[in-house]
Amino acid sequence: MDNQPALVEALRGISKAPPPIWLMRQAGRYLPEYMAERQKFPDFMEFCFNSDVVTKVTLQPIERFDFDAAIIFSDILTIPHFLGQTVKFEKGHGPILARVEWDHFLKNGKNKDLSPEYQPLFKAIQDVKSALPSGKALIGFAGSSWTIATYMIGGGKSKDFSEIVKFAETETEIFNEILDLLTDQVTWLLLGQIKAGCDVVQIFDSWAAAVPAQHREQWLWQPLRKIYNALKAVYPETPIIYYGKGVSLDYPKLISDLSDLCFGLDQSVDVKWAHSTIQKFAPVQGNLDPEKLVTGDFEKDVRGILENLSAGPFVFNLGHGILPATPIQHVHRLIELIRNQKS
Ligand code: 1CP
Repeated sequence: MDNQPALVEALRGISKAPPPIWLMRQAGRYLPEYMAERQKFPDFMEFCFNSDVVTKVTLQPIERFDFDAAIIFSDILTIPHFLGQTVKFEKGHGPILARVEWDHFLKNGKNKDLSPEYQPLFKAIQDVKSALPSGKALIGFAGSSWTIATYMIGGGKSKDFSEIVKFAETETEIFNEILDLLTDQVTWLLLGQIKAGCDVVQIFDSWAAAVPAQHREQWLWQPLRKIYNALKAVYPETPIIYYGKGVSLDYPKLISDLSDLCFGLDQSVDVKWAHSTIQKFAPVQGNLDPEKLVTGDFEKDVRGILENLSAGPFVFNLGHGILPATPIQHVHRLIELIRNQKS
């Protein structure tokens, strides 16, 4: 096979020194050049579906920091939006999703082909791909079925997920149909992103930990398996990263049947444990605490992460998304630290 970007090689199980690096949510509010573009669009969804602006903001962090990968600029809530549940982003609030009447919504949304709506995103993927310097990878993404469902059922960000869990336990039939619908849409969106040129895809399951243990098999792992199998059937070589915040103790049992899955580690994960229990079998990505990148006090943690994980297949990242208060100089210093490590 021809030369692949370092990120792709690492995610296919080849150890790289120094490890490739990118940061979750690397395009966004901590970058003045992002804010300058964002200000031109009062409506966030309009911003997300303007190919030229998406191409521009996706490339901004690569131009500024020389990361090993770009992640296409979009949002996990585009799926509910296009299924007809209007999503609004108001200043100072998280996303706000309109209430829907589920029977009608589900009937209307089943097997709905959203590819016409996603054309601007696919066009931006092609444009980013041709603009990226060689050796850099392009990452596509979607939310997990569960994480997207929490926003749809809760009407926005949930403070406490007990309402969502109660809905799922009492309105079982509707909840299962929501999960199935999302599993199909996530699969089709990721297939479309790979077809358009993404080298890797990541599934963001930011609220996985809200699922009680007895429901994880059905609410998290069955949808994940369906998505994984559907992607691997068409694109067996494209790495898939699953980022499940707060559920890494469940990863070892996923490794046996999702044999090529790569695992995102949040900042709560002990890196020694991750090395012996997960990384021996699968590539891992993570896991510096994003708060440390804000304060600047990260050297010791970075060394600990590298000492434990950099010998195996590894991608350096944060344990969750970069925070808007992050000073740009700290990002430069982090990259320098990783790239100048003597191994
Ligand atoms: O005004 C703005 O600029 C809006 C802020 C913003 C941005 C920059 C939103 C609204 N979405 C995004 C882009 C985005 N969202 C990206 C691409 C940027 C990149 O990675 O470089 C990605 C990967 C996401 C993913 C996303 N959206 C997640 C999963 C990752 C995570 O941080 O946990 C989630 C939960 C969302 C929902 C969402 N969209 C936007 C916000 C502010 C939120 C989070 C709200 C909440 O905390 O519930």
